[in-house]
Parts: sequence; C-alpha cells; structure tokens
Amino acid sequence: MSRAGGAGAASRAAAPSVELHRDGVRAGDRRLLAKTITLLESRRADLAAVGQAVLEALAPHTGGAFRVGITGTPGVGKSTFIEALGLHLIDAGMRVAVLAIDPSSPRSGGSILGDKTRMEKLSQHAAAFIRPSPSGGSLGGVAHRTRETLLLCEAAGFDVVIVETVGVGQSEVAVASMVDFFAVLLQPGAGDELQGMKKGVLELADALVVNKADGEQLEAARRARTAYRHALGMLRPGSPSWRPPVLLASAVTGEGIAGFWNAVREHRARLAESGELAARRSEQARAWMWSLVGEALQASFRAHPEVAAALPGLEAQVGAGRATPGAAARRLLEIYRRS
Ligand SMILES: Nc1nc2c(ncn2[C@@H]2O[C@H](COP(=O)(O)OP(=O)(O)O)[C@@H](O)[C@H]2O)c(=O)[nH]1
Ligand SMILES: [Mg+2]
Repeated sequence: MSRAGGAGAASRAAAPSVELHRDGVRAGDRRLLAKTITLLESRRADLAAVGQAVLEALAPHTGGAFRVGITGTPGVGKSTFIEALGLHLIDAGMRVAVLAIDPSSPRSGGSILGDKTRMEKLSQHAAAFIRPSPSGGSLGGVAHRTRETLLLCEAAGFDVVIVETVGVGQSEVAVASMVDFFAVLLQPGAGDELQGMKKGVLELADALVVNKADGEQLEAARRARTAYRHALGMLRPGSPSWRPPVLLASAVTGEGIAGFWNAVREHRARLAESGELAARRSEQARAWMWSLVGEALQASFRAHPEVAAALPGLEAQVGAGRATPGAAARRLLEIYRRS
C-alpha cells in the first residue's frame, strides 16, 4: 500500500509544472508554448487541467495581438498569402503566430501541416510560430482549443495571430467569432464563385481579397474586384465606421500584401476609436462562455445514466415520427432533472 502510495506521489511529482509553463510562455519560449498547447489539447483530464491552469495564470497578459482570420476555398492561396504576409510583418519587426481550424483534419495532421511546405520560410523563422489544427472532435471543440491557443500566443508576446480556415461547414463563422479582422480570399474568376458563395460569409467579411492577381489572371482579378464591390454594396454594412474593401493581392509578385496590412491597421484604428473593437471582443468572450456552458451541459446530460438509457428509444421514436421532438425533449429533461 505504502509502495503504491509512493509511486503515486512520484507520478504526481512528475506532473507538468504550471509555473514552468507559465513562465516559459511568458518569456516567448516556443517549445514551452507548444507544450502548453499540447496540454490543453490532451484527452487526459489531469494534463488538460494543468493546461487550463497555465492559461488562467496567463489571462492578464492576453489581448495584445492583432487577431486576423483568413478563409477561402481550398486552393485559393490562403497558405501562400499567409506566408507572404507573415514574412512581411516579420520584416517590419513583428512576431507572428499562425493557427488553423480544420474540422475535417485527420488525426495524423491538419491541412496546414500538408501546407507546411508552402509556409517553409515562415515556419523556419524564429519570429514565427505555426500550429496546425487540433485534430478530432467537433468543430466547436476544435474552435475552443484554437481560441485558447490564440490567448496563449498573445501571452507569449506575438504581435499578430493569424487564424486560417478552410471554407467548409461553419468553420468561417467559428473563425470570425474569435478575430478582430476577418478576410475572405477569392479566386480571380468571380462569376461562379459569387453564385456559390454563402452570403453569410460575405456579411462577416471585413475585407475581400481577390488573390492571384498576377500574370494572365490580373485582368480577371480586376473584373472580379468590380463584381465583388457591387455585391458588397448591396449588403448592409456590419459596422458604422468600416466599409469592407475589396483588395487585389498576389503572393507571387508581393503586390497587395502591404496594402492588406494597411487595411487591417486602419480597421483597428477606427474600431478602437469608436469603441467597437472592445465591444466586439467582449461580445465574443460572452458568446464563448455560453458555448462552453452549453457544451458542458450537453455532456453532463448525455452522461446521465437514465438519460443515456432512454435516449436510443426516444431518438428512434422521433426519427420514425411516433413521438414529436418536443415531447421527447420534455421527457428526457424530466428524467435528467429527476435526480
Ligand atoms: N499565380 C499565383 N498562384 C498562387 C498565388 N497564391 C497561391 N498560388 C498557388 O495556388 C495554389 C494553392 O495555394 P495554397 O496556398 O496552398 O492554397 P490554400 O489551399 O488556400 O491554402 C498553389 O499552387 C500556389 O502556388 C498567387 O498569388 N498567384
Ligand atoms: Mg492552406
């Protein structure tokens, strides 16, 4: 018994130290930053709890970065654009973190890992930190981990945190809900894309960027810009102090990269002045809290033994139209509340 107790004490002693990780992240140590993120992503409750404790300890040091989201269909050039932008910012003396949200990413590594070849220069830079999407889990879970990582990167002193997402599902909404500036990258051939593009995504955008505006595609890109300006003109602006611009960019020529960053800075200045930046961030934080509450409640609901026992039958009845969803939900909640 005392032996077992001794072994337990030894393994507790070996548990990762909150202070060590906190101080490491604070000092901008990328290795300890990566380790802390791994703790937060851990499926082991004890390790995840250490990660949460580190995050809590660092909370006073968060909030200092430009938070920029980039979305667009696969192949539009997000990773290439982010690398060019990242190198531009590093040239200007900034430190840049790149995170990804890819709910479809397999366990073996997210899309951004596959893209790492395209961010080769950036990933080798001492002033850059690139982290692929957390793997597995729901979009909600992946988004929560990415938010936490974003905060850690801020505590580590990164000046800019860029969150990339593939334009699938609701991942754009998830990214837009954690950044200050949300940009949509578009292909030079506008017509079809306008048709296929979810209108909701246009409404979320703080800027549209027609990418690959180079070589033979330059003319098409200019036409696309006109078409998108028209499309945006028909939307009600989301902010009284900002009209989303439609920009041209090319990672090949470098054209438009500096212009994009100027737009981000201009947006920041105006929304900071009007108070919208602070309002946006606090609304995002409140929404995040509620989403965590919702997830925890649902987990506790599903874990309830009697609910779990009743669930398959009731679900089947609802599916077959033999019970209404409302009646089944009331029944389940009754069972849940009973004990
Ligand atoms: N001509 C041109 N090609 C580009 C540009 N940016 C990216 N590409 C190419 O487009 C393809 C997809 O780029 P990638 O960054 O992986 O796209 P992602 O899937 O959106 O991350 C690659 O073959 C890139 O070389 C650009 O500005 N101009
Ligand atoms: Mg990519």
